[in-house]
Amino acid sequence: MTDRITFYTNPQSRGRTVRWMLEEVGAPYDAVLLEFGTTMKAPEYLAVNPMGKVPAIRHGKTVVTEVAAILAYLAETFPEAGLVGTDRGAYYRWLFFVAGPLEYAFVDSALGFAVPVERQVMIGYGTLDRALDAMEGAVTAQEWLAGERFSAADLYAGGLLGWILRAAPMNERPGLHAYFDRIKTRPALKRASEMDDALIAPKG
Ligand SMILES: N[C@@H](CCC(=O)N[C@@H](CS)C(=O)NCC(=O)O)C(=O)O
Repeated sequence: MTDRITFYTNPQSRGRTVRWMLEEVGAPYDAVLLEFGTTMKAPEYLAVNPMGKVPAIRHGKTVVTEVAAILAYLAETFPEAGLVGTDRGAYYRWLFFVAGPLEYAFVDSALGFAVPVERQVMIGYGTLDRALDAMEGAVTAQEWLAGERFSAADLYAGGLLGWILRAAPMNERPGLHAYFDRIKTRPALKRASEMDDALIAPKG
């Protein structure tokens, strides 16, 4: 499919991860910038994403929301970019792990939600430390999450890790830092970050 992609985003959102992916795959796209609370909740955009949240993409007749789904869709639609994990089981495992357990372990902790110890068995991540231990173990045993090369699962993990490590340096986790240092060398990340940073209006 050669249609240009329409990319709905805000430069201060999870859309940054999707822009990075779009830059990785090199597909032509047009960004539509939406504002929190106004255009993001307008009927035109609710027809794209009834959640009124970014990011989302439209590609021909296909609409995809949810960062993990968008990354998987782009990796498969543009296979020449080589971002589908070669270890397919690990690839799906880590894409879903980042979207669910890792993101919510971090967000709940950042919001100060403490899961009672006796309830950890029913919460999908158990504790933030357990979720981080699982990922740190994986990227200490091998360079990338899903095979011998960087994949969309690493991109997604990298997007969230950037957020996590900015919120808490976690110096006691050298394996995660080394992994994040490997991820940061991606030229597409630099390009995408510069584009989004330029869209953020200077304060004051
Ligand atoms: N699970 C969604 C989360 C999307 C999300 O929460 N986006 C935030 C920005 S990072 C948003 O659009 N918030 C606006 C709102 O809820 O009004 C995904 O992975 O895409």
